[in-house]
Amino acid sequence: MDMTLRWFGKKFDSVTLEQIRQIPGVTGVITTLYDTKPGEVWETEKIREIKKEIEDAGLQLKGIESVNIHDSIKVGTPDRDKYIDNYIKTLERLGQESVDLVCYNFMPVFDWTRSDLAKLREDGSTVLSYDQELIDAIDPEKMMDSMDKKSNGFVLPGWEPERMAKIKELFNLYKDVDEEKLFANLKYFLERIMPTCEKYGIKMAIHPDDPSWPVFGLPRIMTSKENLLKLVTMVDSPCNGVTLCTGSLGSNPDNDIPDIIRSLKGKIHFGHLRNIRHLAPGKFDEAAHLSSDGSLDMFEIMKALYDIGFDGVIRPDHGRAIWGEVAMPGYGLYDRALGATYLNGIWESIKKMSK
Ligand code: DNO
Repeated sequence: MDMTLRWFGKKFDSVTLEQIRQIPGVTGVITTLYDTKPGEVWETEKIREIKKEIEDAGLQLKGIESVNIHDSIKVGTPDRDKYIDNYIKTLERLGQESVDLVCYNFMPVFDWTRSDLAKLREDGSTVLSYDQELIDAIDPEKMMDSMDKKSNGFVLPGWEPERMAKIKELFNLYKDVDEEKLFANLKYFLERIMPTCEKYGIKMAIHPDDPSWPVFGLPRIMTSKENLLKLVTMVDSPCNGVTLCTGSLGSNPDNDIPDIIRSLKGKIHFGHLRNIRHLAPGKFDEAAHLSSDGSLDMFEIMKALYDIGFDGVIRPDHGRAIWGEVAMPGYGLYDRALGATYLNGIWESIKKMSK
């Protein structure tokens, strides 16, 4: 198991590579080219540059999160092949630079969604939280304003202003897309890119939808064990797999995460590990990684990963904002470093107890 941290690049992150390097057990980072837009072909020069920057700091580039998918591909408009060709070109260039892990999502219009980016907890820290009632009261076209309010001035991944400026257009584009169509478009995309992924050994890891139910009437498909299994079987390739995001899947208490992990043996290419607190149906707060701080049993989750022989890349996911740190919501240094250390501790114990 390879412990990493997500890093948003020098221009956008308050956390430095030097700080990340000092977290025990963290050997690499997950990042992306934040200056590119979905649909563009990435330049080899830029891939080399970021890789070198990371290596010069004593770390490794362990994967890309994300190479985002152009809406034409998700919607299945006639120009989708042009954008898939561009995606393939980007994958080739990443493969040529030995990048072998790509995280992506297939969520329409919005990536992850929250009703509050800084909810105050009893311990004085703040966390991201979700309340369906509050979301229902928001006009989706004004969602950006509400996400912006507590973002500490950071551009949130998936909430890029230039994308949100076209929100009306986006909703219109997806008006005839239902779950079935979205699945069919995902299959079409995967079938076209898999030969390239297999040639370069690039593992594609789809991110579950967050939260794991439809938001603003938009279809969401990566939400359950059944649908994740459908994804891995509908395109049969060792490169077609998932990002096991415990917080996203865990937003629905019906999702039994250790069971999902066991059913996806060999198909989990990447792990996002975090805990959440279920408050009521459709209502949850994010939490510290520690099992007793939330509703998920992080030991059982790590144990299931260990039992299926998982040896891929993981990262602690969103943390609380603690100790006065001002950072991108969910992505400060302190609580994620605590999370990485805690998860590494669980892993070490399981390993030793299993001998
Ligand atoms: C949020 C992240 C997501 C994730 C994408 C993957 O914090 O988990 O934005 O990176 O959905 O494409």
